[in-house]
Amino acid sequence: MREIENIVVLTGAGISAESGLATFRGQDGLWEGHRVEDVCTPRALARDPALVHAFYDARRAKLAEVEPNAAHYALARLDAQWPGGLLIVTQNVDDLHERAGAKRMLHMHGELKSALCAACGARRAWEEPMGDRPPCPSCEAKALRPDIVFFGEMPYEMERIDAALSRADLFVSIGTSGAVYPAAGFVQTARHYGAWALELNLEPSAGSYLFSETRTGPASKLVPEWVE
Ligand code: BJW
Repeated sequence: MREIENIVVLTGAGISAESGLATFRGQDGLWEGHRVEDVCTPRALARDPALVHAFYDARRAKLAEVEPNAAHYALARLDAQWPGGLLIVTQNVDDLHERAGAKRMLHMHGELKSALCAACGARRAWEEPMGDRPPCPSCEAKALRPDIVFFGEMPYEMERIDAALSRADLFVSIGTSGAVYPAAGFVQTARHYGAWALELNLEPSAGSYLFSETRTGPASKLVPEWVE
């Protein structure tokens, strides 16, 4: 293995599971009550905005009740102490990495606490409660939607992510099933450029064979063990 200077960490819903946030595809997955195509596509938002807003309102309310866990705090310590390059790419729309203190991170699938104007692209904090959906402060259109990357939409910051993957010596995937692209392909990109790839997950995922090493167990145990 080459000397490690640059690290890319990809996190998924599994890292927040022990904080009390449901994952998407597990037994108690988020989509059990809501079919993904009913709530997470631009077409669904246009067809039934009340359903989509209710889904994200409930997620936002739940977020207020939970706290970061030992895995989020361990990554925040890594961020504070790692002298080389680091990018934490989260697919999660919760804010638990930030609340734990991580700085070198980005949200590739958007953020629950952000609102996006579908008319002009302006963003604002999602203030609670938004009641009957106020107009966009920039263009005044009544087009504020959750700032979430729906299926068929381009994830955020792909150029920055690709650049970091091309420089990575170590790629670590934590708590993601690898079912959703382009994130599911990051391991192959990183390995193409020569990175060692480590998977930390409750159980082996469908893409485990793509990794150099897989460790199984809860993130709150595996991530601090890996970081220390
Ligand atoms: C634990 C644990 C514990 C539990 N400790 N671990 C056909 C083929 C290929 C691609 C496509 C296709 N048809 C369409 C596509 C593209 C599509 C896609 O991938 N679809 C698949 C379903 C096939 N992707 C898109 O449309 C994306 N955009 C796109 O591709 O744009 C074009 C493009 C072109 C070129 C370059 C780049 C882009 C957009 C995807 C948007 C995803 N949005 C969602 C919802 C938004 C956020 C929200 O509402 O919260 O993002 S879907 C949902 O899945 C969410 C998640 O971020 C994402 C990934 O889920 P995640 O995090 O992996 O969760 P789970 O539940 O699946 O897994 C949890 C894991 O944790 C499990 O493995 C557990 O074992 C583990 N675990 N407890 C450790 N305690």
